[in-house]
Amino acid sequence: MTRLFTDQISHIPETIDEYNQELKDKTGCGLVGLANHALGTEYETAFLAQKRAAVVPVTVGEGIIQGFSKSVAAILEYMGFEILVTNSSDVKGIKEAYQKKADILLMADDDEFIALNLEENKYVDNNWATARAYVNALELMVGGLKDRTVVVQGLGPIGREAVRALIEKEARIKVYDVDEQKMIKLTEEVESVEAVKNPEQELKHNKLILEATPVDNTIQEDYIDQKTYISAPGVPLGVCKTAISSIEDRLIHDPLQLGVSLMAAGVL
Ligand code: 2YH
Repeated sequence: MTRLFTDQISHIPETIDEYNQELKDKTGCGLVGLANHALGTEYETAFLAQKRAAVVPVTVGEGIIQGFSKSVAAILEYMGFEILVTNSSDVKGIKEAYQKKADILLMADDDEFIALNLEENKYVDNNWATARAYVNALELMVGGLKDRTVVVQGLGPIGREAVRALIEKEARIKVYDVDEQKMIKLTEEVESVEAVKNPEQELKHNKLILEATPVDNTIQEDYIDQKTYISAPGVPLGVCKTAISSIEDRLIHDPLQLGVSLMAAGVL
């Protein structure tokens, strides 16, 4: 997850219902349903309403992103959680979350974004959750991934987690990263993964794409046809702007929503 900008997330609180509806149209599941599918749980909004989730603003490093805590809280509230954004930041904020009897806590600095369960010795990392959420969203969109070929583009922390999640789904996996060393390392670690030399050819030929790069314009208009499905946790979106209208109905992409919902459900 690259550092987010306020203008990439400020719309989240006002558009969360619309977002959830679009997710349902594409995958058959809203945020809670998708988290349940990914985790094998059966959480309902009424159960989540008994759980208090605290979001603690963090000032270290590059500091607060205006709208970040509010957007994370809006996602949790939409799922059903009782929410609070702590008045204090950092360590004092963590203390406040305990004092206010939060069950779970979410906080992010420039490198890490975690959900903690304050009662149990348990945490969920955003990379793990985001990768699982996007692989499961792709699975639901296409009706199963077993023996299907998925091209994972971008082998940063989310791309690598996505490979693990795709192995669990028994998909066939091809990977591409501009850094050849990352591909070599991964294929040495995981024998069944195939490194791709010509991404353009592979992306045109293979119809299921997990786009996890932190750059735009990795997927051009002529890579896409009616059978293409793209699950894209990478921010900014890699699909070039002129191609979006032709893939919109078969594209999963957001800056926070899927990852945060799976973090919160996963840490319970
Ligand atoms: O966007 C980020 C990081 N890139 C997360 C990295 C996770 N692998 N962090 C958000 C920082 C939020 C800020 N500290 C705040 O407003 O609390």
